Amino acid sequence: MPRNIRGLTLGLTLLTSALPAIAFAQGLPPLEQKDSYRVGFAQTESNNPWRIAETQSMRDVADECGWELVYTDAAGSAAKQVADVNSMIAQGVDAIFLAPREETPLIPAVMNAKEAGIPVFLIDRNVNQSVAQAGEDYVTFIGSDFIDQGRRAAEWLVAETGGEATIIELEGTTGSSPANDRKKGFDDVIAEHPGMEIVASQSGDFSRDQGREVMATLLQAHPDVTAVYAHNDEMAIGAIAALEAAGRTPGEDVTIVSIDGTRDALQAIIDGKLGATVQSSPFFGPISCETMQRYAAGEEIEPWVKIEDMFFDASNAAEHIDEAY
Ligand code: GZL
Repeated sequence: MPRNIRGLTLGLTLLTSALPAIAFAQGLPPLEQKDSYRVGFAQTESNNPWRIAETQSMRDVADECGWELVYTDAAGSAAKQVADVNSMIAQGVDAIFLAPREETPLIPAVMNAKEAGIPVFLIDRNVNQSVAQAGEDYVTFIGSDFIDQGRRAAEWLVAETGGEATIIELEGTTGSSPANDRKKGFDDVIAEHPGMEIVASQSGDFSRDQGREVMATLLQAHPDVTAVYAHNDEMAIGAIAALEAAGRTPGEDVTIVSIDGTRDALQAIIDGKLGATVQSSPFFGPISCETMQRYAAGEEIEPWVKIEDMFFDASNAAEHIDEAY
């Protein structure tokens, strides 16, 4: 066999023998260490203080983290968020941070990024993990434990009402991981208490106005309501407005518990209208920067970078309102 052919054959043999090992070790697209990156952040919408605070937190770290941020806002549409991610892929960004508006529709976008060799970091919301997995299809999920948030809200409500309540539940965005898991965590605890009954549960899409409208409608059907569980503070504040418009006295004849820890919620606790809120921090910038740097340095990232959340009630709302968003 001529020398040049033998050398070529040897080279191909070495390369192909190494490929499976490389591919196996890196089911995920790699990310080289460099001084600056083009980073996509695909936001779901900007319809409430939480989402606005999250976006600002990502923008605030961009300079120090060496990011040229490519930002998109899906305006509440999962289909547009898919298109937004596909656009980032076409632009050839180095990495993508994605808050999947709903658990399943965003999976094709995650897979497209993987195919294109772009690592995806999920922040704030997760995808359907029976279809796509951290460490395989995306680097990791950086976010709170939504089931635990729902559990903590329920446990507070059980204690506050002595285990006797007729409950209306205002759910978050249909199909989103926080709505699914906050419902599971809360409902499972309530099911353990015979004196606690959820008489209605409907989505207000994490929106103050929709929370008010849904609460007004459900209140007509369930005038005997004595407690409200809202998957976020915005809907809780909407519910307070609906209850007051109907002549009820939130904090006295209706006990309300929610999740997030916004400034308006802490003020409502101080005013005696909201009972408690489980924090769900929107400040993803620093942890996102740190996680991406760890990944670029070759560290194996845990499948869930869990955010620890505080709990706010009448005992500490005034102490923390100045740092709220
Ligand atoms: C939670 C986040 C939720 C907030 C809402 O991580 O996805 O979306 O609880 C926001 O306020 O709209």
